[in-house]
Amino acid sequence: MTTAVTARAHTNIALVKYWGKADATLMLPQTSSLSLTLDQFYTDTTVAFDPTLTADQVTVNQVRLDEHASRKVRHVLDLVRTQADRPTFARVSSTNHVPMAAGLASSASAFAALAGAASRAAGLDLSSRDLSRLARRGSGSATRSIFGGFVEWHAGHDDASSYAEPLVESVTWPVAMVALVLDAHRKKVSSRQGMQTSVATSPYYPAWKQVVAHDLAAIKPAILDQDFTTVGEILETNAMRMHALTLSADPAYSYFNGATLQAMQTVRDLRAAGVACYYTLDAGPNLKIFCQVADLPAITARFRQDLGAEQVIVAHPGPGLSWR
Ligand code: 2P0
Repeated sequence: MTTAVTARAHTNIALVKYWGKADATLMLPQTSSLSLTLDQFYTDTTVAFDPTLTADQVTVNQVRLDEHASRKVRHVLDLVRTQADRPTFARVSSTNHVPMAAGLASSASAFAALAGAASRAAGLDLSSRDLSRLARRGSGSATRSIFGGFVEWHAGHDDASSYAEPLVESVTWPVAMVALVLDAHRKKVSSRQGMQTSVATSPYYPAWKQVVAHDLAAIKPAILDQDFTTVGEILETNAMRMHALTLSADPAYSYFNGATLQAMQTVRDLRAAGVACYYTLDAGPNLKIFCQVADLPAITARFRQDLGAEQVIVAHPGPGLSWR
């Protein structure tokens, strides 16, 4: 069978972060996490299993990946082949509409789209939960990108129990996330390597697990109540406490640069001037600012003046996985 299947998945930004694995083979996290899927950043992936191929062929943004660069993709394809009992190699072509490796989580949308396209191309008809489990094997944050809106990834304790589930899939709450592109270069410490160092060496790791448990319990009712201030305060402190795991690791590392610190100060200045907004950031220097739609003009005007119009991208809550 050589039917090509194309799937689209959107990135997500974690409001309560995942930072550490409990099992690197099964990709089980140390803690649960919660994210918002974004409409502006997404990946389209086409997969076709082709009996004439003698190896998997993986192309990302029109560039053919070598064996090393394609290993995570081939790992997910192997899992699909095992589930479908189909030994055929595949052609994979992926286009990222995301600034890659700058902490805008291109791996989340990429592996969610791959799970959707590869499973259907192999003739599997997986539930959303099983797609989420499959995406997890490619990249942890991809577990959540199967769903739209506010999504929780339950850490679980084995392959079957570690999956994501939507908290609010169709978001009517008028909130937005303003992404500031402060540096679009590839990060120096990968998430995978960074979180491994933090789990192994940060003396604050046990405290982080308590922080996550507390923040998850508090943020879920606040999201359901559309309590903007509570959600904003939790996501900002949670992000800073995650980044404390980088600074407290041995060797220490950091994803912040000078522009990151300046932009954080600008968010605090905006708040002091009465514009409600809160920042978060992932494994890169780029801030994402959580705000209410009504405040977008004030926030974007301020950052476009500081950074230039193209460095300020407005995203809204986005949809889950779809097939084209
Ligand atoms: C998250 N991040 O919850 C956290 C917050 C970045 C900071 O998940 O090793 O690409 O593939 O599971 O998912 C980024 O790490 O790492 C990430 P792997 P992933 O979104």
